[in-house]
Amino acid sequence: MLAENDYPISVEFDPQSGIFTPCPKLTPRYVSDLKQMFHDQQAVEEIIHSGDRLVYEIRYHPFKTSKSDMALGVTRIFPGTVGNEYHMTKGHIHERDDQPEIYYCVHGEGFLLLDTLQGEFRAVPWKAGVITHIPPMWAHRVVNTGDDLLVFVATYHLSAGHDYEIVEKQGFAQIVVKQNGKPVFLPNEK
Ligand code: PAN
Ligand code: ZN
Repeated sequence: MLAENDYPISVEFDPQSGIFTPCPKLTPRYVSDLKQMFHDQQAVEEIIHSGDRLVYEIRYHPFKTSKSDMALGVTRIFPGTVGNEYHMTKGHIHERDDQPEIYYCVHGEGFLLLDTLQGEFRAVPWKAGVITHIPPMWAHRVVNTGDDLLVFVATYHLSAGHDYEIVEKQGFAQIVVKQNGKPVFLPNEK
């Protein structure tokens, strides 16, 4: 006998906009939610005082059956910079040390930053069509360096857990800033 949750579920997804339906949960993230993440604190304060700014949105769907738990997350990062630093996700590492994730870029361009927070760092050039496996124990953040929306699909286990605190404190090894209209990597001063 199948339980009610054990039946297949589909959603309809538009890769250009990053919107899928039905979508049980939408989380917007503003500059005020990412305060500690950007290096230019004066730029952060100015944006917040002038009414804040939406940096990205996460659309989320849990799939929980009697024997499994998966999550679908679609993130759309709007183009722009805070000071000279490109819009990006907060970034986190999974709480559980055995939890990987798949990220699939479907629209836009930028970089996927991966950092073990113990000396290993990778910046993967990202554009529509690139799929990256994020192994466990690598913090992950996506940076939108284009003039358009960047959209990516994520699949992971609900039980992975998200640790934002360590990234907030320490940051990733490098930051991505706009110089003469192009992305440039600088060491993180934190
Ligand atoms: C993604 C992220 C999503 C938003 O679904 O949660 O892209 O990024 P932040 O969580 O860093 O704000 C994921 O990696 N889930 O595990
Ligand atoms: Zn994750």
